[in-house]
Amino acid sequence: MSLLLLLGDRSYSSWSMRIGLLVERFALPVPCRFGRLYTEDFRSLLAEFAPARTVPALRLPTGAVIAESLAIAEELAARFPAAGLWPADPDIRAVARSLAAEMHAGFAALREACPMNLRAAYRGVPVNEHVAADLARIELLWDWARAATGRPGPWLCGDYSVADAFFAPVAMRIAGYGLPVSAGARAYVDAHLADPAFRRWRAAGLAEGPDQDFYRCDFDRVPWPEPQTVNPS
Ligand SMILES: N[C@@H](CCC(=O)N[C@@H](CS)C(=O)NCC(=O)O)C(=O)O
Repeated sequence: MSLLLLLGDRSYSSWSMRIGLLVERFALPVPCRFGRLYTEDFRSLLAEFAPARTVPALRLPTGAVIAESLAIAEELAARFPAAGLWPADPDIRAVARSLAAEMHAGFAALREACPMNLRAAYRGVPVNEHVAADLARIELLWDWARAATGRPGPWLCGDYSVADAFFAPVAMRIAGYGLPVSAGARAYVDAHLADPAFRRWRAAGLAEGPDQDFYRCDFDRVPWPEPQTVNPS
């Protein structure tokens, strides 16, 4: 038995996207199965990955299944050390680990108010004080990453790493809901919008069937944003 990843809809499952982007960007030889969140089929599929209760879930060659995106990212990094999922420099890696861990544990207000939806973009979205506080913390962390690592960007800790994959869905919320951020943060969002691995992921998600209703919002719709400061490669 080899590794097998269970993921949810590419357009809607932000935790799946973090791991899916790692597989895509680092060309990891890990097969993926995709389920449509909150359907009967998804529940049956998830039952095959017990004791996981959420996606992403990773089945190991032993048959044991591990859950939690941060644990899965660590596992992939350990099993494919040559891929470089974390920065090689220990001091820079420590910063990347801290960023990924805080993202995994936090930003509940932003996640609740602006669920990831790669099929819709809006304007005029109100920003409550809790979301504003999350955005301020995110900007601070992104600036701090550059200062602490001495790396200019576009990625947080030099080359693209787990830290960037973990913030990719945050970047997509800022882009898709048109949330107000600093010019530096906007440039980082643009780097994600232009990232070829992300663009492949989003295109595959658009082909996954009809829209799902659970994240539908009544805000004014606008076309999906193109990067403003970076050319897609
Ligand atoms: N803390 C978990 C969160 C995973 C999660 O909430 N996944 C959602 C999809 S993005 C899910 O599986 N929802 C299905 C459900 O709750 O029934 C992780 O880091 O993997």
